Amino acid sequence: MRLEGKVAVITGASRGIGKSISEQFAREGAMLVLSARTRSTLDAIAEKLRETGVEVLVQPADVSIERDVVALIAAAARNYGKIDILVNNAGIGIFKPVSETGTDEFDALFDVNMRGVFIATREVLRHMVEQNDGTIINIASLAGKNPVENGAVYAATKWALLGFSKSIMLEMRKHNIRVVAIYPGSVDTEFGSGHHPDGEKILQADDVAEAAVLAASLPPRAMMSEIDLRPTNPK
Ligand code: NJP
Repeated sequence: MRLEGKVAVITGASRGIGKSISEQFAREGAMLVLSARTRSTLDAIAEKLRETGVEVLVQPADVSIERDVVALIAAAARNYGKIDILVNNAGIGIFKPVSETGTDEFDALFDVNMRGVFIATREVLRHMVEQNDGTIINIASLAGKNPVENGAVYAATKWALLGFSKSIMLEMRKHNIRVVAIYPGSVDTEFGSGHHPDGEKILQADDVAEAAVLAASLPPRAMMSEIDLRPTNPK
C-alpha cells in the first residue's frame, strides 16, 4: 500500500485517466476526493470504491468556474483535515485548424486546461505550505512539448501548463512540496471525441495512473518532476 493514509483530490475523476488514477490510488490505500462536473458518474464510482472499504468524498466542480474549484479544495480540507496530493487531470481537447477555431473554443480550452489548474493549485498550496508537505501532479501532454497540427490551441494550453508546472516546482520545493508533470502521448479514452492518430498503438489510462502512483509514492525527499510517457512500439 504505497499511498496508505494519503488524501488525494482528483479532478476529471469520472472517466478516462482520472478514473484510473482514482482506482489505483484507492488500491494503494489513499482516501479520495473525486471531482468532475457530473455527480451521477462520480457517485457510481464512489459507491464501488466504498464497497471495498475506501473513504471517498464526492465534490462536483466545473474547473472553469472559480467558486467551484475553491469549494472543492475547501471541502477536501474540511472533510479530511489535510490534502496530501492534488491531481490536476480535468482537461478538454478541441482539434481543428486554427482558422476554424472560435474565440469561445480558445477560451474554453484555456479555462479548463490552464486557468482551472492555476486556481486549484493556488488553493491547495495554502494547505500544503502550512503542512510543509504535499504532491501536485499535473496531467500535461506531449502536446505541451511538441507542435500539434490541427491542435494549436490545445497544444498552447499544455505548453502553458509546462511553464506553470516547472516554475511552481522550483517555487515550492523549499516547502517540501513536489510538483510533477506527466506528459502522455495518445491515451485510449473518450478525450477529444476519441481523437487518436489512425493505426497508432496508444497508451491505456492505467499506464498513466501507474506513473502517477509512482511519482506520488517516492520517498518524500525525492521528486520525479517530469515524466514523458510514450507507447513502446507505436506502429
Ligand atoms: O479525457 P476524458 P482523458 N470541469 O475526456 C472531466 C490529458 N491527456 O482522461 O466533467 C471539471 O476521458 C470529465 O468529466 P465531466 C488531457 O488533456 C489526454 O483522456 O463529468 N471536469 C472527465 O472526468 C486531460 O488533461 C490524452 O465531463 C471536467 C475528464 O475531465 C487528461 O489527460 C493525451 C471539465 C475528461 O475525461 C485527462 O484526459 C494526453 C470541466 N470543465 C493528455 N471538462 C489522451 N486521452 O489521448 C471535462 O497527452 N472534465
